[in-house]
Amino acid sequence: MRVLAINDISCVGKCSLTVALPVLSACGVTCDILPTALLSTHTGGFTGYTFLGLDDEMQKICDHWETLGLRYDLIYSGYLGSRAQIDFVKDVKRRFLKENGIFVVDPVLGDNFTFYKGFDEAFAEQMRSLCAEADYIVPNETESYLLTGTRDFSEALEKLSALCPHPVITGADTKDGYFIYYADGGEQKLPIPRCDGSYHGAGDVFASAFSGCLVRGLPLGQALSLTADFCYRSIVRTQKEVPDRRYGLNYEREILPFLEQLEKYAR
Ligand code: PXL
Repeated sequence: MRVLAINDISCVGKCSLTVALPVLSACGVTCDILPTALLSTHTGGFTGYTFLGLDDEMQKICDHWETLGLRYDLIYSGYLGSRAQIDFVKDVKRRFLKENGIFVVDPVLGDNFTFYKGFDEAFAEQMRSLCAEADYIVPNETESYLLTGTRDFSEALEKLSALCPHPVITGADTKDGYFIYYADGGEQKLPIPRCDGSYHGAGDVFASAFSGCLVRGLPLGQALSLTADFCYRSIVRTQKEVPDRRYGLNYEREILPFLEQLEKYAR
């Protein structure tokens, strides 16, 4: 199995490709990367970070790959550095995804009900058009709101289902508890333990592990259950071990129990 992760390289802060590559490789698949930008750190909570957009380089990389005849079983796209890159990713899907391949879009836009630095409504509008090409999208609560304009999760799921067959809202905080809302022949809700506050990089651990489960053939509900468990264990470990949440999840030593589950059910 061969996967392509399209995401930035934030050199410090454990998110994007520094998470996708180890997690997907551990899932037992080849993980190639298409970097969208190079940053000294991610943009969440750090000041003075460097940012180099790789728009031109992405085109050249893909033109070279064309000569190699590469095709992917799954393409997972995450943080994109410009509106032009969003359109380019649609092109990458057309050029490199196998006929029955899986396209997973993490519509990275924001957290805590605000946009990440550099993103705005026009960017969200364009991201909506990328979601329309996906098989699975994995917005967090904030991104679900930014994409649909509603904080009601059933309504948001319905709107997202009009875009893509399997939207997954990764952390929905409701008066009845904390859930993953997802569409699989109608609305489904997976109860998950509540974690106070938000954890930087958790969405990237989630999207990477989820992509790994899907490409190894797990059905959606099971993929979500294993992924949610992995993220929860990683968050609990992070609460104990990492005082500064900007530095991401200590997921590394939780990979083994996750993989034991994955290998039990995967094909
Ligand atoms: O984890 C999402 C993410 C990815 N990449 C970059 C980011 C963020 C969130 O802040 O800044 C560069």
